[in-house]
Amino acid sequence: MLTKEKPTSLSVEKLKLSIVRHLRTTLASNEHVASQNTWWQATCFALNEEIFENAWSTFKQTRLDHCARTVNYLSLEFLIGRLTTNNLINLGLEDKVRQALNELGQDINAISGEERDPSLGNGGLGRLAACFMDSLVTLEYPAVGYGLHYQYGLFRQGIKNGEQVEYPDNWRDYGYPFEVCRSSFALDIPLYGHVETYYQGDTMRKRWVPSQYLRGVPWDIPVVGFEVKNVNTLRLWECRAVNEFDLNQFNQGCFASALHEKVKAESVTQVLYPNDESEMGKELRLIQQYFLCACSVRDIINRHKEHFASLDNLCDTNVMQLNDTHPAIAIPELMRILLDEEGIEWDKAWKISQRCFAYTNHTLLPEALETWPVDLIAKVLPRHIEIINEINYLFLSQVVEKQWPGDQEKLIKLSIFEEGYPRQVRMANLSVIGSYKVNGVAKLHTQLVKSDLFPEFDALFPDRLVNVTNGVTPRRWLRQCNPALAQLISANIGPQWQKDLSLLAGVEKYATDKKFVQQYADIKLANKQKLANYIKDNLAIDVSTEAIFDVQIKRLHEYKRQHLNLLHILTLYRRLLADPNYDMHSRVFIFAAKAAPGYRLAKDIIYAINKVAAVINSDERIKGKIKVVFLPDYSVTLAELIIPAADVSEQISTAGKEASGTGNMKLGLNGALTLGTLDGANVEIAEEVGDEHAFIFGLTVDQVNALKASGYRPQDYIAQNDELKAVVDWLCGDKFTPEEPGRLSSIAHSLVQGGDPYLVLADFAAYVEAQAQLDKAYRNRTAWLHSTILNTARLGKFSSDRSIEDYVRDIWHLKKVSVK
Ligand code: GL4
Repeated sequence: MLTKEKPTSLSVEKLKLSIVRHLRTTLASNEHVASQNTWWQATCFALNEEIFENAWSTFKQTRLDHCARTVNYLSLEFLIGRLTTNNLINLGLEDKVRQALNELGQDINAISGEERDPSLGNGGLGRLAACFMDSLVTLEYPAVGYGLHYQYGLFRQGIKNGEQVEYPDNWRDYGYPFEVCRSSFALDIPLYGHVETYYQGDTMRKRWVPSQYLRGVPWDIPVVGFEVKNVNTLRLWECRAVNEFDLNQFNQGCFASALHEKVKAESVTQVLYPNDESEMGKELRLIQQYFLCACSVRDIINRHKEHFASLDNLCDTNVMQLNDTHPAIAIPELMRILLDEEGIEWDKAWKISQRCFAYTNHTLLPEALETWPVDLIAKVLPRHIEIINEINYLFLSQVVEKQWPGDQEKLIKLSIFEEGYPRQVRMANLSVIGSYKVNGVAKLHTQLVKSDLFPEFDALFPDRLVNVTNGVTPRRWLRQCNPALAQLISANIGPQWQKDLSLLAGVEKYATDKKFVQQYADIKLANKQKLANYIKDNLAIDVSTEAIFDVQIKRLHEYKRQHLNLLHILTLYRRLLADPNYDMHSRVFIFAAKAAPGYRLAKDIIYAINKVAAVINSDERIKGKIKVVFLPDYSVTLAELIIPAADVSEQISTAGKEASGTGNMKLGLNGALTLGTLDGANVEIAEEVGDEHAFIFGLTVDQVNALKASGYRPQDYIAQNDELKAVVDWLCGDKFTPEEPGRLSSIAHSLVQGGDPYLVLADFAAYVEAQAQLDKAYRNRTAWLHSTILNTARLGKFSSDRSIEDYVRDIWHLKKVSVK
């Protein structure tokens, strides 16, 4: 038994009755004719009976506990993944529901497979938000996640002739059983218009006269705690038109223009922008950001005002965590409400506001640091641009000028405004100035935030910048995705690790226990077989579980260097062609990655992987020693299949570029050995697990900087390395694209003429050497298994429960609210 049963009134008998009742009365079907999808919905509705009750109890209990401080996690992305199994596990009802469905002639796995993966995020940043929601509720902290109810999530990826093609992801098509529309909390949100000055007695005041409104309709998704009664809420705002449509126009036959306002309003939450680590600068995106912030801030204030007459103590009841700068416009929005609606004077309003916000920085990449044209903000949010101006004026004149009198350079650098054509608002500066805490997401990243990104802010506000290393929820990323391993661990050290991952240390002593090691190995093998079957079924590629499963799964981005991996594959292929007896253990290179639709080179890399795969996989001369597999449509669900099957975790970003990474943690926990650079959380992973149980290679941050400063010349690396030269040449020829010679040359071009901005060539030799070490290490089966088990045992630090406790202690200062 893995999960303690919660006190629940749901017996197997009651569950059966409830499921059948929902089939009949909610879904207009019955147990004789229902489709699998209908069975799935009925099962969800049966669970909701328990879940919604507990959500109410949690909400009420939080109010009773003197409005315990609540963290409001503001994020444009929540990559929650499927919820059916997650909810079953967290409710402790997995076994009962399995049995109930079984007795009704249904299979629980098939049923939960009916759920579409809600992919309301791009990658790590959105998935982190989902892990944090799981940890917050499990640790019994009051929390609300605020996001957008996108009609279309991240595009579905298909591969056609090797190229990525994008399809819309209508994830809720005919409705989603775990969400409920809370129309009574709908809000109207102003936009555009102008600002008026008026007098109240002697005081001059301002008010925004908007020219348009949008309606925000909240959809609530319950977030179920593990082994606790608490259920928190993820509140996603859907945008609708305030006025339905113009019936007169419609009756006159002008169908399109009658619907114009409706279509325009609904477009605001129509689609998730498919870019990770890059800024879009589009008006619709700014409106999305403001719409989320305006709805959420208003909702938070409404909740507060049910118990308090004024907003003076808003920061006692609430903290708003900005998930990167995307929701930073919440700062001037709260200021506007305090100033213009509440009539609070500036200094006091600023104090209140500043104590309410904290900001997480998730990247140092310059192209991801958001800026908005001043003119655009002035048009869409005329009052906000005035407030931003005032914040900036007071900050520069009272803070910067005091610290560095007469230092023009500092003023230019720290100003919220970037001068130029057009003038821009720097959202990161606004976020740092408007928050009481700012955090980076891994030790190394936070150091770099302090030393490279915000050194002056760190000098001005020495306690503001702190580190909270990311984590992942062990419920989804071990218990749910790898049930056999979870079972084995629980059988040996008890099940408490699921709530306190540091207890995994107890596994360490089994790393030399023959029986345990064998069981651990059997589980890995079974997971590999499952993945191999999926590969066979979906791509018709045969892979052997004897081979090393070498996995790189993450967004496609130059800094993550999937092309470095590819160059190594080509190197091995060349060696095998030159010497059919070349000594290497067979290897399956597994990739999964989506590229932003407008990111040309990223798409070319996907194409290259697929073209190389086609040639290598069908080349009988190499006797199956290398297989290359690109699994389309990477998603949370696919990650849950790949991660438990991985032997090697590729974390090969250019040092200093990956803020943290979280896939590295998931793979390590599930027993894959990290092959990585000293970047992001890899540093801490290596620290925990020990260098001898990972393969660390490549330039460090300091070496990267030194090399760049001394004038990096990628050609030199090619000139010195014949193998490197040969594989780069391959990309320029017709070896892999006979029908279109030179089609892969954009990659070679970026590495040579393009200056190789991510130092792929500089790290190539070290990478190939590390791979050779790894190959050798894998062949010592005992030692490899030992390292693998130690990875599981020593990565307890990377639970998102630990991250959340760090946030609570250093930033949020929440108290637990236990639901009885
Ligand atoms: C990211 C970082 O790239 C990634 O390293 C980190 O793990 C994640 C969560 O903190 O945030 N930043 C952006 S932007 N997207 C990410 O995935």
